[in-house]
Amino acid sequence: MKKCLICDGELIKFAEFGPMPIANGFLKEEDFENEYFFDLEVAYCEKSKMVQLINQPKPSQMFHENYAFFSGTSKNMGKHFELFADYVIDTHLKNIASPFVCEIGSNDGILLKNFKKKGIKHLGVEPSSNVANVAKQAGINTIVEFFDPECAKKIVKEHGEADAFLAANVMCHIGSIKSVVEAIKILIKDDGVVIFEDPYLGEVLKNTTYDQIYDEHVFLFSISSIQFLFNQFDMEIIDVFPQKTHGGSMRYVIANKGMKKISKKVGEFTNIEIEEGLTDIDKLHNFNDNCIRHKEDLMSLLKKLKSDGKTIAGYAATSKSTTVMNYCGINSNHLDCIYDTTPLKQNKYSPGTHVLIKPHSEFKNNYPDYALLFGYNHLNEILEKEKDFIAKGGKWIVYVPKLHII
Ligand code: DWN
Ligand code: SAH
Repeated sequence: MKKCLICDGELIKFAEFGPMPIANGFLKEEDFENEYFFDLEVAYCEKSKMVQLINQPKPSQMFHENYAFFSGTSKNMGKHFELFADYVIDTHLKNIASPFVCEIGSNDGILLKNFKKKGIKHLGVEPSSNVANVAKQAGINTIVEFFDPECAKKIVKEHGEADAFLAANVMCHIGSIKSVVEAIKILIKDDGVVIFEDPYLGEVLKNTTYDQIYDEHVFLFSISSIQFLFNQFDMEIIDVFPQKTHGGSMRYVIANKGMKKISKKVGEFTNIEIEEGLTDIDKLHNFNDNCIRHKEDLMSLLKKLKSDGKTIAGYAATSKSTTVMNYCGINSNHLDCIYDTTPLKQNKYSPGTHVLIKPHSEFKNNYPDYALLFGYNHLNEILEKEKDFIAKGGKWIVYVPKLHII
């Protein structure tokens, strides 16, 4: 049995989702035969409190020159990252003469563009060259690399130490996270800050959003597990901010021990985690039972609709949909196609389940009776954009936080 990625402790397996392909591995018909699968199994370490995958594909299998997720596909996320930048600038950079911020997993520059706009020195570290190129073309300083201690040394040599290290939906992707924290120690000034956000374990358990579990998401963080990780490197959480994004996330603000005042929210939210059983294996076994029930409910609805002769299409070929479709067994017997706005995914097939992805522009000419909303985290944005679908009698199937129809 593999050991905990944080502390080498024993892992307790609490959920299995079966064979899974690469979540963003949208593919052509000729590639079906050689499609890669791994066992998606999730475990907990009682010592580090970290929820983690037992197996993760290699980083180069997931992040490369054809990475299919472009951050700029959501308008609301653009607004979120504008506010994120304002928070960093107003709270952490305001007394610094010429600050330098470094972001990893900067993707197409959705966050850094707000620093560039204000003339703030910035650097993105992004290993997927296609998305990095979008940022570069917009004049956002970006290097195409995986962030690690060697990369951090190079940045310090060329640009100096950073005042703020930023990451959104990236830290939970990196199995070698201890080397990332080592690299952060090299990169930031002694009084620098580390600010990152990721999907939050508490929300995943509360809403049974097991679709946040896929190859890229090797960890599901809590305040307790992040505190354990950073304490190992003489760092501590100084503030936390719950976020609504991605179905419920947490922003962590971290500094070297003793350098900054600690908000009382850190202790308060940690106590809530303990009271709610987030650090308790029973809660995780219970989550697994909820996942099984979720799958049964969703599948019986889809089968009933099909037997009533209804047409159903998927909406938004998210990474998360790969877990839902492969775990539940949703395929072209249930969905005619999936509509999505990303050109790189269109006219390819969904990983593992091989449902055709069609351009979003074709949705309005072919409204199905029901649309299965894989992008529920963008619910408001999508309902607003697709008012006409409901007006013409279409219905949304939404499975978070509970299965319901709009
Ligand atoms: O953590 C991650 C988050 C930040 O983004 C990554 N590992 C991968 C990715 O996850 P995701 O694919 O589940 O992200 P989203 O933002 O829930 O979904 C993006 C997909 O949804 C894109 O293919 C575009 C599509 N979409 C659409 O077709 N119509 C999105 C919106 C907002 C829309 O209106
Ligand atoms: N921050 C963006 C993108 C999140 S997707 C947002 O929130 O929308 C995760 C991104 O992290 C991908 O663009 C991926 O290429 C990048 N990534 C994965 N491993 C990384 C690593 N070791 N160092 C830096 N970036 C990494």
